[in-house]
Amino acid sequence: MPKYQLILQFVNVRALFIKIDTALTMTARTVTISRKTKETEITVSINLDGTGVSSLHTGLPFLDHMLDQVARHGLIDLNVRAQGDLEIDAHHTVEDIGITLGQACLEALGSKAGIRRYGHAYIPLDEALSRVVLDLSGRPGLEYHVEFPRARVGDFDVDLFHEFFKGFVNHAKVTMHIDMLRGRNAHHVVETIYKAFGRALRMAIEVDPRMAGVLPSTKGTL
Ligand SMILES: [Mn+2]
Repeated sequence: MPKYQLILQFVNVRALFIKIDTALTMTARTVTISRKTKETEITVSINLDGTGVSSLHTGLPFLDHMLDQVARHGLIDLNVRAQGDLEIDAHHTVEDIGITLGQACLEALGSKAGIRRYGHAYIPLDEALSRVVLDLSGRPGLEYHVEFPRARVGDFDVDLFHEFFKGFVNHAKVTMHIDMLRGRNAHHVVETIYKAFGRALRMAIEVDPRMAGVLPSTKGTL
C-alpha cells in the first residue's frame, strides 16, 4: 500500500476517534419540565440532539403548527402538552408555553460547554422574509420588530407571538433579535419567524468540535 494511503487512513481513524470521544463526553441534552399555575398546566419534553420529531397538543392548532416548525428546523425532538384557560383566551397558554419551552431549553443545555452559542437564520416564504439572531448569553433580552399585516391569523391573535418569545427569552436567558424584513401574508410572516427561530436555535445549541468542550465565553460563564 502506498505511503500516502496509509497516512490518509490514519487521519480517518483519528477523526473517527475524535467523533466518538466528543459523543461520549457529551451527556444527553434531554429534559422534561412540568409547570402548573391556576391558569395553565404545561409539560414540555425536549431533546436538543434530536431529529425533529414532535408531538404537540396545546389546544391551539396554529401554535402546534408553529412548534412543529421549531422541532423540524431546529432538529429538536419536542413534546408539548398544554391545558390552558382557553375559555378566557389564548394569552396565558401561549405565554406559558414560551416560558416552559425556555425553562426546558436552559435546563437541557446544561453547562453550555462546547456549544456554538450564537445562531442566526434568514427564512423566506414566498413574499415574506424574516431574520432571527440569538445568543445563548445567560442574559434575557428581546428585540422584536414585527409589523403584522393583519391582527389575526385564522382566529389566532398575532400579538400573542410577542408574548411567546418574551416568555421564551426570559426563561431560556437568551438575547434574541427578531426582524420581519418584509411580508404581506400574516400566516407566511409568522411561519418565517418560527422557522428562523428553529434554524437559529439549531446553530446556537450545536456542539462545535473545534470548541473541544470549552465554554464559548472569555468571561468564563454564560
Ligand atoms: Mn403554514
